[in-house]
Amino acid sequence: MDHPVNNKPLAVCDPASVDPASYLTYELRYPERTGETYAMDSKDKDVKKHDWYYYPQMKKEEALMFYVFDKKESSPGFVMHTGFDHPDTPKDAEDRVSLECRSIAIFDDEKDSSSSSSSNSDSEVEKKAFFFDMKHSNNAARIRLWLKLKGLDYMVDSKMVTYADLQSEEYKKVNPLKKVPAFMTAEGHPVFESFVIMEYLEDKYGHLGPDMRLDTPEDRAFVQLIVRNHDLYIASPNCTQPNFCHS
Ligand SMILES: N[C@@H](CCC(=O)N[C@@H](CS)C(=O)NCC(=O)O)C(=O)O
Repeated sequence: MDHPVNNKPLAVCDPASVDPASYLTYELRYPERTGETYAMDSKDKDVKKHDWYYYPQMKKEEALMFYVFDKKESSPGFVMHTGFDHPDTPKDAEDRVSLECRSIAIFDDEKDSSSSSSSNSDSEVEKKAFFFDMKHSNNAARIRLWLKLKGLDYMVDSKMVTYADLQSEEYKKVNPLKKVPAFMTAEGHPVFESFVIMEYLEDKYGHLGPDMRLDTPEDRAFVQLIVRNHDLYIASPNCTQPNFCHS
C-alpha cells in the first residue's frame, strides 16, 4: 500500500448501463451453507453498452466506496466490480495491495415493520409510482411492455382496473378523462395519455436498463409516425369513444 496502484486497478460498472436480466448467478458452496453471487457474461450482447470506470494510480489515502447490496427495491442493488489488466501497465509494476472493508448501514425508516418499537409513519415509507393498467387495453399495454422490457416493473406498483373503477371519484383525480392508462408518480403527480406517460418514463427512467430508443433519427421518426397514426387516425375515432368496451 506504500505505492500507487499500477497493476490490476479496480474498476466499477455503472448499474444503470446493465440490463438487470443479463446478470448471471452462481452458487458458492461451503461445507455448511450454499451462498449465491452475481456475475456478468463477457459475451453478453450488450457488453459494449456497459459503462466501466476506474481511478488510475490510487494512493493509500484514497478510497473507493460503492454498495454491494441494498434491500430497497428502487435501488439497482449492487455494483459490479473487478480488477483488470490495464494495457499501459509498466513491466516492473508491483502487485496491487489493497484493503477491503464491508460495512452495513441501517436507516431508521428501514426498521422491521413487525417490530413493536417501530414508529414508521406513511411519510417515512418509500412511496412507489403507480401504474393503472387494464386487461385488453392497447394503450395501457404500451406502458406495461416498456416497464417489462426495461426490467423496471419492480419499481412500480400496478393494478388492472375495470371500467367500473374508471368511473370512481378516486380515479377521476388520477385521470379526469376516466381512461387508462394512467400513472401516478412516486411524488404524487398524475400523468395520463399513453404517449405522455411513455415520454415521462423515458425522461425519468430511460437511463436504466436496456436502451429502448432506436439508433437513428430516421428510425425514431418512423416509430413516432406509427404511434401518431395509431393515436390520431385509428384508435381515437374508433375505440377511445367514452364507454367503448374492449371485452
Ligand atoms: N389517447 C389515450 C386513449 C386512452 C383510451 O382510450 N383508453 C381506453 C382503453 S385502451 C379506455 O380507457 N377506455 C374507457 C373509456 O373511454 O370509457 C391514450 O393514449 O392513453
